[in-house]
Amino acid sequence: MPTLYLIPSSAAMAPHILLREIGAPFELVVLDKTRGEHQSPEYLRLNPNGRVPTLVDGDLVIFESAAICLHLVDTHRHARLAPPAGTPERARFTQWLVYLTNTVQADMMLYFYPERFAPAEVAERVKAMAVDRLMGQFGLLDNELEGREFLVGHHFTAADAYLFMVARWTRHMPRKARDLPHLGPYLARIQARPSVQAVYAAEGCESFY
Ligand SMILES: N[C@@H](CCC(=O)N[C@@H](CS)C(=O)NCC(=O)O)C(=O)O
Repeated sequence: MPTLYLIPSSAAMAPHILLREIGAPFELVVLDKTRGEHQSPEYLRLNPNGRVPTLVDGDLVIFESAAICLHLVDTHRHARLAPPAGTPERARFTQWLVYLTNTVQADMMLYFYPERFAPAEVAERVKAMAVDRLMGQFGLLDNELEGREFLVGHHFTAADAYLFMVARWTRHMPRKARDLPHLGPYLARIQARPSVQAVYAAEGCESFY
């Protein structure tokens, strides 16, 4: 049975949503960030980055949220969490998943960990610049969602789980992804999915709205 290591409300949310969508048995290990459990020697043996998520699936130990999502897509094809390989829709799916992890999620780090990038006295400026950059990115995603129920194709995919996860992180920012005209109703629809409600209950998360 796969085991997902997580900190609530973190980058583990997308793979956690996928595990709930798949519906097969899995285990959760919730790490207490305030107690530094993500830096314990036992956890660092699984993920030397000291970050979440990590998935243990048999002999496989894998980190990076998007990589875990793709592993779940590939090992549970019946769940149709991505368009079929080799199709134009699959290429579009990969484009957005990479954009979400490599561009949007990377800039989220500037907002949540400004002290890792710049001296403390300019932290607020770094955060403000991060919000500007992120809102440009969410604007692009908002345009893409015009007239669409899902980010790619006609079914829920891992790209929707990922977009929901990163968009939710804007909920305490001065400008929020949910205030954009197409993203707002889209995020409400994704949040209403039973899989997301089960994730909220298991992680003890506050609602996006
Ligand atoms: N690119 C990584 C980022 C993981 C990451 O930064 N996770 C955060 C939580 S959202 C974390 O573990 N932070 C703990 C820390 O940096 O000390 C992924 O997507 O898995």
